[in-house]
Amino acid sequence: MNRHFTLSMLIFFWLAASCSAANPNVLMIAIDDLNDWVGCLGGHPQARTPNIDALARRGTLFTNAHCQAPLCNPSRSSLLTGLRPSTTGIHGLVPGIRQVAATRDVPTLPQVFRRANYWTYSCGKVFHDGSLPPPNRLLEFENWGPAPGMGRPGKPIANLPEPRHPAMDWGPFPDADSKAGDYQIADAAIKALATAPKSQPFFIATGFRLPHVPCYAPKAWFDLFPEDSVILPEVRDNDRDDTPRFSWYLHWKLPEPRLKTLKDEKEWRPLVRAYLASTAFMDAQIGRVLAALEATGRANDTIVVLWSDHGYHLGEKLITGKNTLWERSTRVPLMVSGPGVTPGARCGRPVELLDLFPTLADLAGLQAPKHLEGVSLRAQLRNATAPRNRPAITTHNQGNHAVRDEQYRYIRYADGSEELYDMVKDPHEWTNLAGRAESASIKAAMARWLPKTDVAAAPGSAHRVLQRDPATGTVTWEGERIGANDTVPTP
Ligand SMILES: [Ca+2]
Repeated sequence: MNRHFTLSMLIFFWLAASCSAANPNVLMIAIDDLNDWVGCLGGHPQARTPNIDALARRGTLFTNAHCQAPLCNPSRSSLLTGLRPSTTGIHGLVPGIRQVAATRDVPTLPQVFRRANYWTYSCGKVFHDGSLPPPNRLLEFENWGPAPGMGRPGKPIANLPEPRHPAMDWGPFPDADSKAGDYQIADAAIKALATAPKSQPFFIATGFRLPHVPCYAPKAWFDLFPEDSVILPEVRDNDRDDTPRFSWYLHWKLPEPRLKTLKDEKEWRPLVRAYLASTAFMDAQIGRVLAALEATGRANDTIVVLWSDHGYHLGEKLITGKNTLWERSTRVPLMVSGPGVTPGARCGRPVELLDLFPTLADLAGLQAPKHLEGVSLRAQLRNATAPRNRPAITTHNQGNHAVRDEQYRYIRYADGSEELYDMVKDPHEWTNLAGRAESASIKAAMARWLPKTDVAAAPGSAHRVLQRDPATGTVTWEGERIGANDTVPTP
């Protein structure tokens, strides 16, 4: 190799390295309530998500990624501030981040990019709806697009008994694709990609609403899943016999129906079908956005990150909904692609949505704020087998936590009761090992990771917040005392 050639190659690699490191764009795609029913994650054999699967192949897919809270506002607030719910006390649907002492002044993920001269834009649901009343939201992203909802028909489609929460509905929506909220959210993201200034890098965040209930999608998407061909998740009627009584409190009084209700009303299969159809429709909108990114000519300089705020049960553990500390509720799709990321890789290390803030700052070459509690995944994005020395932790109200490593899930509730599952041998979490003598050392090792800081719900919290008074042990739910003599609703 002659000297001239070597020098040329060195210059080439230096240029290539500096191009990829110099403030890449970021396209962040958020999804609401999408569990692992995604083709590349294998959670349901009929999941139809070709665009998400293609995006996963373009980069590194995390197959063991978990939310920090199984509910919209606390999960998103954690991701966007880089702080755990157990640190901030944001456990419920309110308050928003700027209403809480622990997060009132912390720089958020979009702010870090904005301060680095990025063009920042948000459309759809990225922050939790209503958590940033205008004009406060203009202090986060500089530019805001529309955030349409899903619309509701005059009367519910699903055959559930009244009264019910208005969101508890599903079925084919009679309007055209272009009338659906997620279609319009994709339109907004496409427009933002086309009009983002070329003189600056961009940080564009777009948040899709489906498959969050109500699961409405145009009829053609339901036709992809004929009702009698829909495969129901595997469920055991005695699955809750070995879970602590306290596990019921986590979703006591929530609007999501029990599996028994769905079975009685013959709505289990229609809900599963609607979730699959809604996910497929939402996936098609992601496909439109990714095609628009390609059309900008900036795709090679763009980090694309996709995540869901938490999972969703569709009958597993005898419930539908979120708000649990089990795998179906905590496991989320998470994938990253673009400059500095190995394509076609799958990483099985336990990782957290909390890690996204430091990861994106790291990949973009920006200084991460000191307050962040997650860690950069840059090493795993280069080499999916790179070690990681911490598990993923999910919190649902003070005192209730799940710790997930590569083999086990350990859950401890506010009353001290426990669950332990061997996720390799028992991926459905059917057998609670917590009471077995041989589990003691495993539980002790997992319990070391329980958050040392575990604050009560922040003032102003409402909506389904469970609180435990450490002095008396009294547990309240939405301000109402609950205790040993209550009749906990069961399936
Ligand atoms: Ca959600």
